[in-house]
Amino acid sequence: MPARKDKVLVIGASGQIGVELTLALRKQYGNNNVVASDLREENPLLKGTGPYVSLDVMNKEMLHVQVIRQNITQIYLLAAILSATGEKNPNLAWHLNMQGLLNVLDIAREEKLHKVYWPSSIAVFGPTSPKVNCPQKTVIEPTTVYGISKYAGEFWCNYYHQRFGVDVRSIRYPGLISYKSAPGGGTTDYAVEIYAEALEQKKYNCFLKEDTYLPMMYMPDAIRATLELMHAPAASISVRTSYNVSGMSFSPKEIAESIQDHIPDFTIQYKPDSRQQIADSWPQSIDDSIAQKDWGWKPQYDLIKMTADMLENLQVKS
Ligand code: NAD
Ligand code: AKB
Repeated sequence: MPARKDKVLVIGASGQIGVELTLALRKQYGNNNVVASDLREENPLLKGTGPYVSLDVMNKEMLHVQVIRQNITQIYLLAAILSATGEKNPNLAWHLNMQGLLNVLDIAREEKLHKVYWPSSIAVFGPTSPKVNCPQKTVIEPTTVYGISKYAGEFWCNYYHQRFGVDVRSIRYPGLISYKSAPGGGTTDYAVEIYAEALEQKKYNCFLKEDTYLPMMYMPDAIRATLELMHAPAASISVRTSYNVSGMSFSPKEIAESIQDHIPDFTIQYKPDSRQQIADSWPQSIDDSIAQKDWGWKPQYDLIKMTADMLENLQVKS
């Protein structure tokens, strides 16, 4: 369980994961003990729930000042450029994804922070990795700049742990599906957009082919996985690069069929674009037996349960 004396900084708190993770952390640590920060403005869902500072993770000096001024003991670093946006601007993606992480790891070392969380992604895997039940340790040859930056980042985390004793922990998230805040430029974003379009337009143009299977996870499972990993005893953490975790695996055709169970006149068309190539380079499903063994990971949502929950919550929102 969390130590109440901890003070947490979330960097990238206005993003798809950041909003929900900040709210979950505030429940555990108390509102005033979780400082949300982002380059962009505070997400409306965070307003009034706790402290917010405007912060650029690339500005190491300012980040350091905030960590000292706010007595921060843990950092959750979520600021990154995701796969599809990364391919449009590879230099920027590499720069932000690497330097942002190195800034945080350096400050964690200097200030002896209790813990750091940094997410990796299934994007570390490439076309030469096994497609089905992709193991924790296998051939890893990513072909996107995003995947390359995540794989390098995993080894920086391992390095700072081995060399300087920084307690940094990480999960290779699958594509995440949520209704609270919008996704930020990934290849798996179709699986979020499809629900809103189904409710609003009763049709969706999918940028991936109908039989493109990818590893996916519902946001409540992702938040729970993150907190369970972060609260696990250090002695049980055998992976200091990043853990495979699995939620579900489905194709655009299958998610469309699950929506048609609720909205029978919903239709889907397929117009694959450049994101198809990225999706084709990733595994279809993930083996997470080490996360299960080390810290008891078990997902709670499958496609049917997630679709029912997504549609219900999006209807309430509209
Ligand atoms: P997102 O794009 O929705 O959010 C990222 C946030 O970081 C944004 O609010 C953005 O304004 C902020 N940011 C960007 N540059 C910044 C800077 N220089 N300083 C401070 N903040 C900055 O991304 P997300 O989906 O919430 O992803 C969070 C993390 O999880 C990323 O590392 C991502 O690679 C990883 N991840 C996400 C998914 C997914 O499906 N969402 C899957 C695997 C891994
Ligand atoms: C993306 O599609 O880029 C992300 C991810 C799987 O890392 N959702």
